[in-house]
Amino acid sequence: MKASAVANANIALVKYWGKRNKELMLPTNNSISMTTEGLNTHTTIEFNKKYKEDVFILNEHEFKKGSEEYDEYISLFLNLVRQIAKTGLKAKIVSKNNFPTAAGLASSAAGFSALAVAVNDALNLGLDKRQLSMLARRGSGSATRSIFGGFVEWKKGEKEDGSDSFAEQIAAPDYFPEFRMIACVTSKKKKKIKSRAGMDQTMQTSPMYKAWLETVDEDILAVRRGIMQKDFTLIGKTAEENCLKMHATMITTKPGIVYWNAGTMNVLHSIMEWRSDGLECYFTMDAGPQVKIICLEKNVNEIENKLRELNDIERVIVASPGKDAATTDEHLF
Ligand code: 2P0
Repeated sequence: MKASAVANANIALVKYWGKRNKELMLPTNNSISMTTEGLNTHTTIEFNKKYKEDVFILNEHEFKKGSEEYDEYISLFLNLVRQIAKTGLKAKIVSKNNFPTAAGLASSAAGFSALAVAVNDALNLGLDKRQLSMLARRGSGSATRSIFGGFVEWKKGEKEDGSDSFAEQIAAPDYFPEFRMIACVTSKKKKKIKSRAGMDQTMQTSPMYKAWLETVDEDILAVRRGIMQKDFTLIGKTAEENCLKMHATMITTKPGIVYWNAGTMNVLHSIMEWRSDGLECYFTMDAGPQVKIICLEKNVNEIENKLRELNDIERVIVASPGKDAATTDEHLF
């Protein structure tokens, strides 16, 4: 009843922003992402009667159940799993992220995706990939996509019970192997407003949210086509526009949510300048201050050199299209 898994984070090219059902984690729109080799979570879980309550240790720090820092969604997720497996056993989870946690680098996506795969193995649930993506979804929406490698679309689905809201691979990692995302970490601090609260507030108070919903499907079609045709310009341009549109909905909530810091703005303006000088690259940002640069492999060195000249960047991580989440024999305890 012990198993381990590794899952990569993913960075959205067309964002998930808003839920139609909070309990079942059903989104209001489809989203598309690239699974990122290089930003991953490694998790070991064991169900055993020796555990009196669930234990969660992340990056060697124990998050005590009931404490402010403990993510209640881990317990809710484990309760759901126990219900599926018809067991009352408590679990110990040990996880390691190789990148900053809860700072807008999709740590919950890698985390819940690794947890879903590990739980499936530990409890012999026998779930296929589609079912795994739906299980991961219950932990965190973006985790739905991290079950699959390469380029992935999460279908919002129409059904009330969520049975048609899962992810599908659009293209395997080796379909467009030159594609790169460069994550520029401008702050390692945990964000003050979690995505979950941010998207909720946006849906309730932003006058721009309606426009988001009305136009996001066009972006989905463009990015899907861009991936299939390996049209880097179409993907990059659409992803950048989609990101700015999502942030426009956030900054117009009441009160406005602004995740950007000075470093964010510095990188963003630099990218626009480099592009006008003929270096083709685009940006995307999530619910945090980090900037992810979308580029091709041939330009990575030049972009990295230029980034070194900028202030405010704490770390640069280059990610290529990554693999599916998978079990591993390497246990963390
Ligand atoms: C995304 N984000 O598509 C979007 C863009 C952030 C901005 O998915 O409430 O941590 O756990 O479902 O998945 C981050 O939101 O939120 C996210 P929950 P999640 O990547």
